Amino acid sequence: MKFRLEVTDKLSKARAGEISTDHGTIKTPIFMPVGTAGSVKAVHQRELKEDIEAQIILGNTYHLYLRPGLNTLEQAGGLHKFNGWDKPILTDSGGYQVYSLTEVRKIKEEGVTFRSHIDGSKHLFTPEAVMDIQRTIGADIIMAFDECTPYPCEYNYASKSVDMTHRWLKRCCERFDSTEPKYGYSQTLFPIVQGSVYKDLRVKSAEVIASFEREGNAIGGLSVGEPAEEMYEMTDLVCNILPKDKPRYLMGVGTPVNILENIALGVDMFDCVMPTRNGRNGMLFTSEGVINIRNEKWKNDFSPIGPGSDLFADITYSKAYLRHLITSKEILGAQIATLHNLHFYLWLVTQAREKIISGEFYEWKNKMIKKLSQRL
Ligand code: PRF
Repeated sequence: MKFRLEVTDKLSKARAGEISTDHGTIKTPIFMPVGTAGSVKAVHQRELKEDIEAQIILGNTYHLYLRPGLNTLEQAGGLHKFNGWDKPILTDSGGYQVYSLTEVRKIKEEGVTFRSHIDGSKHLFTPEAVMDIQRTIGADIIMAFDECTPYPCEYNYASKSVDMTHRWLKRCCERFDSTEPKYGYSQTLFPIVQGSVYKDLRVKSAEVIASFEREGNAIGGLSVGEPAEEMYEMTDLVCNILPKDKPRYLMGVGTPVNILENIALGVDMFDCVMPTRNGRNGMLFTSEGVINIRNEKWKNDFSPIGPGSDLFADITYSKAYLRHLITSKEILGAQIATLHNLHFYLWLVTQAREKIISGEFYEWKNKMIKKLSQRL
């Protein structure tokens, strides 16, 4: 993997760059649609590629390991072959899903034992196991095994946790560096900064993470319930320490406003379930604000979902029709809303990139932010 920093904004810390992988290049800043179980829910690969113009998608170690399992993934020749997506894939390590999805779990120095949310079977994730699993899934970018602390979190717990995440990182790197990719293309490992909302812990973590000198770095443990201002403060602090010549990935963030604010602080990569999950429930993101399509207000509004958009679904279907589909729980409703939202998220980061390059980012961002959080 290579990262080329093209432009740094003069009025903010926003950057435009390009990541190249063996499955193609990614222009940053970028939003990565979430495909937890190897599928971006309700979207065909052709739509992802041609309509949404996604450049990289996410998969989850935790889900893919439980189902379809490593045997099937290895026999398929890796996730790209299995799901038909031939552009870059990033997998999260499970160092978040085991905490958010499983109830019975034990976190020890060795790793985390948990019970599957599918059949209750018992499993152990260690840093080494998670590297091996991600080698087998075959993502281009794989994530270190970390502990994402909840919010709020006592200082002492956060401090012990971040130290363990650093020790786990060392084990991840040793395992990753002593094993080979399985399918002929290269993979790279991103470490994750933790430290909850404590400045000293964040600074220490960013310094430790930077010292590993991996090809890219991630920021975890944010957008877990803390006020947005606190998240921005932590991102800012961490981005000032992480190396400039490597991509920075803010995990699980966020709303369109969160994304623009964090781009301004120097973040290059984002993922979030919001456009897909909230879309399936009828929440639509637009450049004028947020629409709840279930609202009575749209019942007889026959104007297109996205006037002026170049997305087939945006100009073909009306708000009233989408409202009908979503309230009747028709599958097509979830498909249209997901397409719309992902198309909007990709449009937003592409615009941000163009504005960074043309030197208009700061002004544009402040104007956009006023509109984006309105409720229509
Ligand atoms: N760690 C990992 N994945 C994550 C997070 C984290 O802290 C977050 C936090 N927003 C989302 N996804 N491994």
